[in-house]
Amino acid sequence: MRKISGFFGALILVLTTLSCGGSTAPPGGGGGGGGGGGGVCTVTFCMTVSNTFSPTARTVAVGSTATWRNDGNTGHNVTWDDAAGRNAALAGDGTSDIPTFDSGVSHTRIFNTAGVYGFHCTIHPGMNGTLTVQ
Ligand SMILES: [Cu+2]
Repeated sequence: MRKISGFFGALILVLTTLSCGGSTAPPGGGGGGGGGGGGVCTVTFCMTVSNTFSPTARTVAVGSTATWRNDGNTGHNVTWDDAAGRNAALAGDGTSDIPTFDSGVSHTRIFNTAGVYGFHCTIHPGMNGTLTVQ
């Protein structure tokens, strides 16, 4: 009994030593992960913890799908500033404003009509964005 547990103790020590050596080798790896998170915002509007749309303005081609993703820690919504945005979103896929949704959730709208469409979150004054479809 005592010999067997001694063997496992030595095995665990070896495995621990090996895994520690591996984890200290690439210190730059964590920074790369942060870049990946930023990459998501190149195809969508991210809704941030500081209650902003990121980026605040984006241009997509006619026929494209625009995505809003809530990366914050509270609910946000996407409300069109005027009838142009509402009508363009309605014409795309039959839905207009995006009601308040929770962190970690994404919503999409399709845009088949060229134009410049302002939108905002009604919960957070100053949380504004612009979608250009061309
Ligand atoms: Cu908001």
